[in-house]
Amino acid sequence: MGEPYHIKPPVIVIGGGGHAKVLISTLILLGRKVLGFVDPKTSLPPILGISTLGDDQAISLHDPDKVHLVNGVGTTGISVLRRQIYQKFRKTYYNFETVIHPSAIIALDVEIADGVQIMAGAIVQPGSRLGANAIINTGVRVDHDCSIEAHAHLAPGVTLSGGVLIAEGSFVGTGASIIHGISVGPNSIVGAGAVVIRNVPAGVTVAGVPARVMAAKNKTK
Ligand code: JB3
Repeated sequence: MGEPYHIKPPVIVIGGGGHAKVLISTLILLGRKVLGFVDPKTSLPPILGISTLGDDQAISLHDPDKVHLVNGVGTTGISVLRRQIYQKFRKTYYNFETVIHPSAIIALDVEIADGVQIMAGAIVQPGSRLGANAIINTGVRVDHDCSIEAHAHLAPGVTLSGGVLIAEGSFVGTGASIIHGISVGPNSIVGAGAVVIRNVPAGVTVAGVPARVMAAKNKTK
């Protein structure tokens, strides 16, 4: 007898806002069973027909072996909360589902860690690696041999040329472009529409065309 067909477990989405809505829409398109979402705002209305299960306590009613989590708390900037949510539930042995929209184009050798979220229309070229809990948002283009580290977020329409490093926890704003071989240090922010032609140090905010340092120390606490 071969291995039983691997049935993907049902999921619970953490968060009930805009990012959760995009994820729930994608999960429904993927045919996944969404048990509900959890949010401290326990009276939020259903999202695309999916109801709230209450606050995060509701997750503990489900066995970590029988349900996967989806981190529906997004971020525009350095997201401490999104990272804390991921780490908190990983510590209690829950698994985070990797969510990839059916219209995304991902090369066969791309390394994708747990909890990565790749939205509609995104393209990830060969040799690239995506770290845990990273968001590759709508229509993002990641070219060959890029490294997107854990908890990083590429906002809609970002374009990375080949060999770009986006280090842990960094945020690249809507429509920004980063040329070949550039490194963006950890916990840094690239402003929307920026064109990055020089390496970005850790913990700073850059913006403009070409991008220049705007704030020398991003808060990460
Ligand atoms: O830029 C794009 C395309 N999307 C943005 C996304 C990446 O990040 C979006 O525009 C927003 O900027 C943001 O989406 P998000 O995180 O859904 O933002 P918001 O609509 O404010 O919803 C956040 C939800 O998380 C709220 O309902 C909060 O109550 C909830 N929340 C906050 N802390 C939490 C917690 N939910 C749970 N389960 N646990 C928490 O600790």
